[in-house]
Amino acid sequence: MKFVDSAKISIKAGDGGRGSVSFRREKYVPKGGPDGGDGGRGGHVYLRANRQLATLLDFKYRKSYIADRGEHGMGARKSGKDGKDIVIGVPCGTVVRNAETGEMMCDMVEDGQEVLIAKGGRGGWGNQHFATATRQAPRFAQPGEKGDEFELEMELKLMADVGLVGFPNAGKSTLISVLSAARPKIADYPFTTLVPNLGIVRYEDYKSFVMADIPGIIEGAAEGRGLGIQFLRHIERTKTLLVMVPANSEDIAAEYETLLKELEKFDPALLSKPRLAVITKMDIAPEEFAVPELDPDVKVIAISSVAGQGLKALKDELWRQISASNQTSADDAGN
Ligand SMILES: Nc1nc2c(ncn2[C@@H]2O[C@H](COP(=O)(O)OP(=O)(O)OP(=O)(O)O)[C@@H](O)[C@H]2O)c(=O)[nH]1
Ligand SMILES: [Mg+2]
Repeated sequence: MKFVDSAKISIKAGDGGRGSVSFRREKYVPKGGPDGGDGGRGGHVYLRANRQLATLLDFKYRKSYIADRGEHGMGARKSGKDGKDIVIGVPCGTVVRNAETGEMMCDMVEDGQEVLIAKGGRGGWGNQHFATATRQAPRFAQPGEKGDEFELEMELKLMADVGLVGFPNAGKSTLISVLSAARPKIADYPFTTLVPNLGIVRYEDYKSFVMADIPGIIEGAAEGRGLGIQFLRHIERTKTLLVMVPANSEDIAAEYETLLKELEKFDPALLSKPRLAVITKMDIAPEEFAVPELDPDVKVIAISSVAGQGLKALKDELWRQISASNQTSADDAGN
């Protein structure tokens, strides 16, 4: 499943500071020589790949990045300070193009990779540099150079972090629709979802993750019943799975076991992924419903997408698992 996230932002590196026109003033020295300092360099703009970032969602909220200009030069040969550089974090896998020309500028692959994307302008020279034997009092200095300025287009092929697994009608599409901007079809009949949907879930500031909603699976799916389970390959590389059973199911434990069995038949490795058991539709749970223990060492979270119950707890737990998995993959890579 290819799902592409994209964003367009404008970037401006700082302009260089102006060189200073100044002459030395000292007691008993009537005509001091030129001592105008140089302007500082404008701030550069860098991109840095960060594996903690999963999506380009933050760029929907902030679209303009401007680095400070360099300070102007001063008298007494004092140079202006350089403008502060800025570093923009992007997810690993982001391809960056110049929005106007379409030219590819960089491919941010590895965690920590840093690219100088827009150069700050060089500071102008102060008049101290322009004195010659015949021109001892230059009354001019260089202006600073302009910083680079352009629009960037970023593109990221998304990989789902979380896969939703459940019988048809379990409320998978409804969940993704309340947690993200995805608007899949939702209906009170089985097999409403025929193709996978991805949604970007925002979690606190500057954090987000990707959720995949796939068609429901039923007992015997591995043998081709229902829509079959070829869709499970879309969640083979997710970091975690949500195994979802509605609170009004006739036998929650049996339904949960069936789901695990179908997952296992498709690929036993799916069972060694971290997972969460999620009881959905708590707003229509039978009276005196008690959330069951389903699976040793697997948390059970009770939610209602309709009533908004348990969603915060669910996101917290998902984020915890996703960050733990990011950490492990970093350790595996020897970082
Ligand atoms: N009362 C209640 N109904 C819900 C809740 N979540 C989903 N539903 C209803 O359950 C039905 C099925 O929801 P979907 O989100 O389409 O279920 P699904 O798991 O995506 O189903 P498939 O795509 O067929 O696999 C719809 O009528 C939803 O309105 C909930 O939290 N409470
Ligand atoms: Mg659905």
